[in-house]
Amino acid sequence: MEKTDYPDPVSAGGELTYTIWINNTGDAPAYNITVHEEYDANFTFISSSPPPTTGNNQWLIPVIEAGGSFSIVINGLVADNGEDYILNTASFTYEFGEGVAEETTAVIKKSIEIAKSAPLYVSAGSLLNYTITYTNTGNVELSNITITETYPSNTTFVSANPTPDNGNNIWHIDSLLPGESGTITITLLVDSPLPNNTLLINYVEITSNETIDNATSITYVQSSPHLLIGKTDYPDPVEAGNQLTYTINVTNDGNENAYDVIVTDVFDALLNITYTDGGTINGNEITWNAPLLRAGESIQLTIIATVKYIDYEATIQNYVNATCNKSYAEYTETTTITPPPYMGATNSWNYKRWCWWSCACKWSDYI
Ligand SMILES: [Ca+2]
Ligand SMILES: [Ca+2]
Repeated sequence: MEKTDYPDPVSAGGELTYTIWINNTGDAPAYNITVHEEYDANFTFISSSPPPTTGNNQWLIPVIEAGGSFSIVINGLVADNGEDYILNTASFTYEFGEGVAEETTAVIKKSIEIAKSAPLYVSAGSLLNYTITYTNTGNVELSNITITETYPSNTTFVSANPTPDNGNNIWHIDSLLPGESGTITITLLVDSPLPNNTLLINYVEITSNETIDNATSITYVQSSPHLLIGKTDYPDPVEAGNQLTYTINVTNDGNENAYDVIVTDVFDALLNITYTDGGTINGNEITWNAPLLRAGESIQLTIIATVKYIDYEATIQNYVNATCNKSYAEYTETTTITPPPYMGATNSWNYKRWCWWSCACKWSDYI
C-alpha cells in the first residue's frame, strides 16, 4: 500500500488530495479487500474516486488481480485553525493480510510577531529606551518586511540600532526565514517639563508580503516641581537706622511646573518694612502668591526695610519659605545690626537729630 499527499505543504483553508495505491505483488488474485481511511480532525472529506462504499472513509474492493493495483483518490478541505500538520492513516485488510500507510502534510502558516519592551515609568527630561523584537513564527519564508514606528508625543528621537533605513522610524528587511528573528533598540528623549502621569503611547507595525502584526506600549511620565529658595541681605552688617535690602530668589528646578506657589517671609521686629514688591504684610509676615512657576524659571522678590534705632549690636534672622502643590523650600538669612557711631553721646544734639530723623524713637525718649 502506498499513499501520497498533494500539495505538501498545503495552505490553511486549501484543498488537499490523497492518492492511495493497493498493489497485489503476489501471484494470485486478492479478494474482498477493505480499505479504511482515518482523516485528521482538520480535514473535511469532499469526494473520492471511486466513491466510498460505506460512509466517507471505507471502500470494498472485490478483487485485485495478481500483479495488479487499485487506486483511490480522495479530495478534502484543510481547516484554517492554526493547525501545524494534517495526519492521515489509511489501512487495508483482506483474507491473507493487512497494511497501513500514514501521511503527514504540513500546513502553511504565514505568521510574524512583533513585541516591544518599554519601561512603565520614565522621568521627564530623561532617556526612554524601547526594544523591539520581531520573529517569523510561521513555517514559510516571509518577504519584503517593513517595520514602522510611531513615536509618542512629547519625545524626541535620539538614536536607534540598527540605524533606520527611512527617516528615523522605518526599517526594511528583505526576508525572514521560519524561526528567524531580529531586534531593534530605540532611544528617545522625553520632553521636560511635562505634567506628572503624562502617557507616552508608542505604536509599532510590521508588514510583509505575507502577513502583518503590531504592538503598542504605554509609559507613564513621572515628574514633579522642585522649589529652591535663597536670600541675600545688603548691606550686612547694617547700621541701625539705615536701609536694609533683602533679595529672595525662588527657582523651580524640577521637571514639572509648580502651581500655587506661596512665598512667606518672617521679618524681625527691628525692621520697618518700606517696600514689599507686591507682597502683603500681615503681622510680621509678608506673603506673595504666584499661581504658576514654570519648571526652570525663577522669581525674584525684593524687600526694603529701615532698621530701627538700637544702641547695641544685634543679630537678626530673616526666615523665608516657599511652598507649592508638591514642593517646599526654606532659608534663613542672618544680618548683623551695628549701633550708630554716636554712642556715648546720647545727649548730644547730633544724636538727638539722628534719632529724630530715623523715626526710630520718640522725641520724648531723649529730650
Ligand atoms: Ca507528506
Ligand atoms: Ca547676611
